[in-house]
Amino acid sequence: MTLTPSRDDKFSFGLWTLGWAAQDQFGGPTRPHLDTVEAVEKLAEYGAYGLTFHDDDLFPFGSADNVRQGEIDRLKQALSDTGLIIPMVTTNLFSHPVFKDGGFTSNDRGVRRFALRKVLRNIDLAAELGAKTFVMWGGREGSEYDAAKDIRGALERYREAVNLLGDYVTDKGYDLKFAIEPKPNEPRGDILLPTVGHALAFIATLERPELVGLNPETGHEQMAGLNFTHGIAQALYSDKLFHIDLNGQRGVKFDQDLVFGHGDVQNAFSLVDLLENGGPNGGPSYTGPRHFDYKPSRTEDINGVWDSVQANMRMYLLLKERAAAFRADPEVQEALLAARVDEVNAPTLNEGESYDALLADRASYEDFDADAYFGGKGFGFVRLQQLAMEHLLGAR
Ligand code: GLT
Ligand code: MN
Ligand code: MN
Repeated sequence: MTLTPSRDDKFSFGLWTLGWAAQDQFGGPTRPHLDTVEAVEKLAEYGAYGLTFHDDDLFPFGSADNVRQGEIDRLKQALSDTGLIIPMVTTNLFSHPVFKDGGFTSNDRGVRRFALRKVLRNIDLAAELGAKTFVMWGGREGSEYDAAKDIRGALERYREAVNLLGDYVTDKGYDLKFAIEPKPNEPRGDILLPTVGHALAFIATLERPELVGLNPETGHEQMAGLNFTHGIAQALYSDKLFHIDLNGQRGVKFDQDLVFGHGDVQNAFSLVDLLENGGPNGGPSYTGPRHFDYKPSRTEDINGVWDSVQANMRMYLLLKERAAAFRADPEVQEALLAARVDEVNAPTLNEGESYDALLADRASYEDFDADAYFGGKGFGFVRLQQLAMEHLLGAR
């Protein structure tokens, strides 16, 4: 297996990731502005296949039409020169002060209407550039104070907005689907649709649920203390993994946006194993972009930025190689069998069995000796996990 990224790996990066000038809450930028064309050229050179962006990453908020068009034209030229594509586009509804109480769910109706117009305009651009996914991260949709936000009203406004956008892409005939990105907090004290589970429940209430899926981010679930691999598995189970944001996070704290695998590496390993080997017959369970949404640390200069770009892709490929070795190891296959990992896929009832038949089955209850059932035997999960870790560490 090669560790050199190629277009077939479908690696993509946000313009706001490598382009981050590294300003944070406590200090100004440590790096100069990165030009879009340079970003495209370097990404292509390093083997990525896609660039993603917010409207405001490409042209400043409030740009005159000719400035906006000039930046779009420069991007198009760079794409045609390099072969890079735009798999996903998203809208910035969080930076400008007007969005201080959110976009779709601001208490202020005028802001909500402005937010919808900003998104509609950006959807046209996404369709023009051939993007297939439109991400919606509602970082400002939320509150700090319970008294200040009617959550049911805000969810209803969120729903109204997404329903309208679904009507728009349908009427326009755009081949574009939406992916909601959950996050528990930051920048708001509490953000609406904080986890994969909340977002799945919300999607089920929409008028066109088939148009809307998820863009879960590694660190965002982990900020809530949740297992990202579990969240992705449930998104896949619900047919809602439309896109994915890969990065690194170490525990329940502020959003670190580290390089993929530089946080919880064992969870990154199980994630890549799921994405690459968790599909039918052991193939990929997800075929969309492997999108990195990270921030090159503030300590880094431009060389460090390119090191971190390459590090994300290399970590993914290393984990993919390690996961393949794990799956191919006969001892692992034997340990999986011993741990009966596959048995959970067998239906609990026999085919056609009703609750009457279950109630009549004495072996399942009356004669079931719970105390003696396992005869003191364990499942062997620790041995299996140790084998996984040895493969992860390259010890096998
Ligand atoms: C922002 C956020 C990311 C989202 C981006 C999409 S913007 O940087 O932290 O997680 O994916 O809006
Ligand atoms: Mn993040
Ligand atoms: Mn993200």
